Amino acid sequence: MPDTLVDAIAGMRESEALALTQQMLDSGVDPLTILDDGRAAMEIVGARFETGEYFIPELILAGEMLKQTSALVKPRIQHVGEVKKHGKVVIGTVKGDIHNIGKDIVTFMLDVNGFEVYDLGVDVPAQTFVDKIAAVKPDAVALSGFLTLAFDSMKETVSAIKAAGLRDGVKIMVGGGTVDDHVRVYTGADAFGQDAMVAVSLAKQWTGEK
Ligand code: B12
Repeated sequence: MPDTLVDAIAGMRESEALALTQQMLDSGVDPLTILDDGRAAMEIVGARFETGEYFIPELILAGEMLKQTSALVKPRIQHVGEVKKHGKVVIGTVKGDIHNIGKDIVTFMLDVNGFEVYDLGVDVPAQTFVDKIAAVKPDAVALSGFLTLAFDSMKETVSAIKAAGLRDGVKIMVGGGTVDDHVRVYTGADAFGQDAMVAVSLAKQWTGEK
């Protein structure tokens, strides 16, 4: 038996991971801690992939496990209580990148915290962001990406928003995987966030009390 959820996910023990998640929820563990554990496990999976211990099937299984554990956790977060509408956010994983687990967690957390979220999905071209921004006039745009190549797509997206004359009307945040302040500067975004709660607090900060 694994000691922790991190061990179970990183060790590819799917049924144990789900059982442990349920056990943690039943014993009152903070749902956000469980989401954090999932992310920590993914870092171990990623490191094992890099060293050749794991291959694509393990990445896929790890992704599936995280989706399933998130699905168990999400209803517990929804019970947080009444939230008022703060504003609109357009979100998507940028062109060339199909990693969506983190983006989906951010989408979910923005949603339960009272934002109207327009999720454009994965591998989203810059023009699709531009079109959506022009159509719904969001307060904020959230660009997600895990691959190193996503940084260029984020930069292109920010430039396209600027070229379309929409940059002054929106705040832009970037996040996912190794995104940090260097990436923020490189892409021309206003801020970066290392987790979903940072995305929520940035969005709240940018929209004020609406
Ligand atoms: C699962 C996984 C996959 C799954 C994805 C399934 C899915 N539906 O998303 C699959 C199998 C499809 C996959 C494919 C590939 N993958 Co992959 N994958 C991973 C893995 C193991 C976990 C990623 C993950 O979901 N993490 C958990 C989530 C919750 O974390 P997160 O995304 O960072 O999100 C959190 C925060 O960052 C933040 N956040 C996220 N978005 C945003 C946005 C904003 C605005 C803000 C503020 C915050 C924010 O909030 C989230 C919650 O707290 C990572 C390894 C790792 N280190 O994690 C490799 C990893 C990302 N993959 C990698 C690679 C190389 C690939 C492939 C190229 C492999 C291949 N040869 O085909 C393909 C690329 C496909 C493509 N074009 O995108 C590399 C990337 C290397 C690089 N630097 O470019 C990694 C790092 C593995 C490694 N160490 O080599 N992968």
